[in-house]
Amino acid sequence: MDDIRNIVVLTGAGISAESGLSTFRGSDGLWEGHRVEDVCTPEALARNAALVHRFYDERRTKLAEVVPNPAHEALAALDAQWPGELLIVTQNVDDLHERAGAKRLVHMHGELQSALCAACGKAKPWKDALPPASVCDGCGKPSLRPDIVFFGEMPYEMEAIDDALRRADLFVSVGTSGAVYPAAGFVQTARHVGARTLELNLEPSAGSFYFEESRMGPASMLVPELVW
Ligand code: BJW
Repeated sequence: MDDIRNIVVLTGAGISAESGLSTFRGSDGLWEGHRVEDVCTPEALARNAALVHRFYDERRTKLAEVVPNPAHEALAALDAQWPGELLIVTQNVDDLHERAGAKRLVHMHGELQSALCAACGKAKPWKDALPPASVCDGCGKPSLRPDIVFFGEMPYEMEAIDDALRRADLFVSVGTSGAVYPAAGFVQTARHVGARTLELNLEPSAGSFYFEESRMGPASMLVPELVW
């Protein structure tokens, strides 16, 4: 790692699988038999808000029962110790990276613990947004939605992510299927600027072909091996 100063780490559902959170596209994937692409949309929220709210309520309950695993802990240690630039870009809406201590972190697909006013776009902690309070003046309960990036919506922090990718010397992808854009395209941006690219996954992903190196195994083993 002598020639590496700037690192971008992209994480997906696979990093939290060993903490007990389901991934999206495995056989035990989320959405109970629905394709996430069919239900995780603004249209689905408008059609059946009760179903979507129930789904995220259950996810919040489950999140309270789990803890970070050695993969989250190793990335938090890297964050604390790495003298160069580092950005952990998570697609996950759980808070396991920050509970492990990560600071240089962005949630590009939103956060389970955050609520968004669909009318004005303001966000605040979910617990503070529940009735009788609401996200902002003028937004009642009907406007309250999970602060989650659905299909067709713009992911968060894209400018900061693009800046970090364009300065990266090393791009590491952990536990993501490479099925969802724009995250699935980050490896190509990183390669374009000459960064080394490494995939860590249980099995080859849809985008494995784009990585210079792929290591297969559980994140709880591979990430600590990389960091320590
Ligand atoms: C382990 C492991 C262990 C398991 N250890 N590994 C046609 C072509 C191209 C693009 C599009 C298209 N049509 C539409 C689009 C765009 C669309 C898209 O990508 N669609 C695809 C279906 C094709 N994307 C969007 O709409 C995005 N917005 C957008 O593009 O805006 C326009 C734009 C333009 C220009 C620039 C920028 C933007 C928004 C996407 C929103 C995604 N939202 C979700 C839901 C979040 C809420 C929730 O959590 O409920 O985000 S969908 C879901 O998928 C979630 C995840 O973050 C995301 C990725 O899933 P992830 O993390 O990869 O999980 P899995 O389950 O797929 O994979 C798990 C992996 O872990 C597997 O590989 C396992 O092997 C591995 N694993 N255990 C290591 N122990």
